[in-house]
Amino acid sequence: MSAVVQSIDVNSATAEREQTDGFHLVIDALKLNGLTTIYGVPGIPITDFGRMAQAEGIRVISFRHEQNAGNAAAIAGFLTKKPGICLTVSAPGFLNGLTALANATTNCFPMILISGSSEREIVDLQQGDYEEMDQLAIARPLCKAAFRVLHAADIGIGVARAIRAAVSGRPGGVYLDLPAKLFGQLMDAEAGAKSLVKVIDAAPAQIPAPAAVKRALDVLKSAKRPLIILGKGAAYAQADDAIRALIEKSGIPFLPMSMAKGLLPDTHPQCAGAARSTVLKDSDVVMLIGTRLNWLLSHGKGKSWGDAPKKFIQIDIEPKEMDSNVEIVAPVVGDIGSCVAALLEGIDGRWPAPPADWTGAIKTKRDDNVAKMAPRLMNNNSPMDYHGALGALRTVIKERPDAILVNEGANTLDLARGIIDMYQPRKRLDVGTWGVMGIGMGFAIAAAIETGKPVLAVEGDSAFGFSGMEVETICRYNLPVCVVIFNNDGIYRGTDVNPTGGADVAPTVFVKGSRYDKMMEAFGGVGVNATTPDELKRAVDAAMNSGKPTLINAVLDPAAGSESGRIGNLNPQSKLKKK
Ligand SMILES: Cc1ncc(C[n+]2csc(CCOP(=O)(O)OP(=O)(O)O)c2C)c(N)n1
Ligand SMILES: [Mg+2]
Repeated sequence: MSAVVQSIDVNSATAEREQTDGFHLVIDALKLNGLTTIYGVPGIPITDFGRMAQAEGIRVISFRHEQNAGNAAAIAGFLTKKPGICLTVSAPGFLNGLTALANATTNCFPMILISGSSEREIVDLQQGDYEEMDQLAIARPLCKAAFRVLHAADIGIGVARAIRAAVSGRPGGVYLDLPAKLFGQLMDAEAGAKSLVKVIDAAPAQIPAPAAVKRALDVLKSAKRPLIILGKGAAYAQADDAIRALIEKSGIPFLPMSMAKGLLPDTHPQCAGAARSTVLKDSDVVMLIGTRLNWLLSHGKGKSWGDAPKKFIQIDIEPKEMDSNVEIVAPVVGDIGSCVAALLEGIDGRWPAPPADWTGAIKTKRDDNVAKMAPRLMNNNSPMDYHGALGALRTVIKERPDAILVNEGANTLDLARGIIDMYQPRKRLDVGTWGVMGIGMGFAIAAAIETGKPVLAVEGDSAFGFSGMEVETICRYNLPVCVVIFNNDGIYRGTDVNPTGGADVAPTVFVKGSRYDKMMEAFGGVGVNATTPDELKRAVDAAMNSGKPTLINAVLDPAAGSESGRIGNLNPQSKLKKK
């Protein structure tokens, strides 16, 4: 009798081994394509999926809110050139992740938002299912591509399509809808394995046309006052050596956009970062590498670009980008690595150095601005002002150039961008194209996980609030993240008053004297209250040396800071006379 039972057990075990299901096929498809980290929040219908993924060797990082998991996936994509994976539950979890997906698409970061969804039959008849929502339709206009897989046999193709859509051409966000029923669908294991697709050459090189390269070189050579602007597309390309060679061999001054800082050190003799307004105004030929002429560059026209006629050369993988705001006289369409390599071939020993009066004028301007700033960065005021606090953090990054700097806020962002020099590529991660608040903790967590490097997150007190609960996540995974909160009691400043004299405080003002450091202590991390730049520097150094999760409440003067940081001019103004 017992022998019979045993043999039945063995048979059913063998039968089980020979079957697979949706859960395992998704896991196998991700692993087959080297996607071994998932950022997400568990719940129906993906809780078991997360458990099984962890059991199968995928690193599953659980967050407190999907938007932060989505931001983590997005920046993982930027740092690795592989799509970051964000996993959410249906309807509300999906919507929470969607902001990050849209932001990733806007910033050209490759990511895949995988959301479980409810019963199709019930959703489509709007019969009120648990977390009912037509997620695919909602995601579609907000990302590069959106797919749904209904049959286990299509999981391999679905994942492959999502990967290709995310990383090929201009990278971006992709939505992958996996209905609850799919996960449990059984399939013959061998057929299942065969149905998986290993994506070959997910982001194929796109070689620029030789004629386009020659046209660009001719325009560049004719310049009297040339300028190269590097964008985060150039940083993403990981063509660091070629970009550096192009700049150094041509001798042309360069201006890094925020997340391109460090591609070449900000202290490089050709860096025009501290002479930005001069080079934008006075240049005659501008070569854009992986940067768009959007609002961040005043659309390539108007006051900040001066009156002198200007010719633009643009290197971008997306042909539709050309002429988006002004005429591009020399479009070079291709991937940045291939385009820069092709341009480099034309820049030989006979390439004329830019006229000395141009490079000299930039140097004078830069040296002047740096000298003007220097004493302000050395002040040890208490409460701190932005310059004193940032002077201390500037030294931290100078001493630890491989640390990753995450940065968000208004004044906290704009002033840190200008003051903290970067020395290595892809070390500065910030609010990007939309100037979105809330990327802080998601970016910091993924940066630590993907690179293993120490992370310094410099956060406005308002900015931090958007993702602050993730300090628990930082403690839970014991990540080497040091969060510094520039606490000026509010949004832009902490000094506004309610004009009516009523009990409510002004809309931009927070609780005065808050101690954000206590939040970190609640989860076992290190909390520090710093009131001077010296104290701040010591606390950050200790955090970086120990690698312990740390949050430093940096007490700033509530009156320090200006409306909207550097972009106050974008606020609409009332023409009515104030009462
Ligand atoms: C998602 C989102 N909501 C709101 C804003 C508007 N906004 C811009 S900066 C900012 C916060 C600025 O305050 P803080 O982070 O404390 O920086 P500070 O200027 O005080 O240093 C806000 C709410 C935004 N950019 N993104
Ligand atoms: Mg603030």
